[in-house]
Amino acid sequence: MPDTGKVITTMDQDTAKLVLAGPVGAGKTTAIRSITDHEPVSTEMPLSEGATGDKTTTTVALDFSTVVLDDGTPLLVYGVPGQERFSFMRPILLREAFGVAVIVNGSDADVAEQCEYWVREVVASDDAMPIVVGITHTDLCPSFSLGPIRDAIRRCGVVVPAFTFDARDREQAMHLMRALLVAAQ
Ligand SMILES: Nc1nc2c(ncn2[C@@H]2O[C@H](COP(=O)(O)OP(=O)(O)OP(=O)(O)O)[C@@H](O)[C@H]2O)c(=O)[nH]1
Ligand SMILES: [Mg+2]
Repeated sequence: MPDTGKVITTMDQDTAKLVLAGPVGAGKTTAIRSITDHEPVSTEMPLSEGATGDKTTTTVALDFSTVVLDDGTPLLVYGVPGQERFSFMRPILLREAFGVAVIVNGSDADVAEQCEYWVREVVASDDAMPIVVGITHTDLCPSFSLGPIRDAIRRCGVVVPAFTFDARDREQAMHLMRALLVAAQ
């Protein structure tokens, strides 16, 4: 459902382009589906190694959708494939982004390393790029702590806000987008 019922019909040069990046299964496609005004453009293919839980597909090129915030701000939102073999899509999708949300899976044992890797990827594309980190799946990991994530971000030499959210929840995913817009201002 849309924030305001409005759908973007024109896209001018000034429309903010936000990008969701991060590893396989973090929840990029899910978050875009949660916030979207209409059916997103999606390039999902079956996971070659089989389903993991309710995740049966993976993004092979991009996700794309539009969102209009309550205050009328139109957004273009893109998702990057997490798989390394599609890494050639990253510079294409990161080009001229207004900001990047790095999404990681808080129930992965190596979530801090994943976070560091993806923040470094984004910083390497543009060292002034506004970034927020969103950590999903913490409902599956009661012992999750933000400390190692904050340390990982610090190792990248940037100041980036990090918070937990559930990509399946529209309000929480919208909160992530709003936080990214604030970081980008
Ligand atoms: N339990 C739980 N599941 C979540 C949460 N956020 C997302 N998911 C689930 O995790 C999976 C995420 O899958 P995708 O959205 O396809 O992941 P992706 O980041 O787009 O992955 P790739 O396109 O393969 O790079 C889905 O099955 C979601 O339902 C969360 O906070 N908690
Ligand atoms: Mg995806």
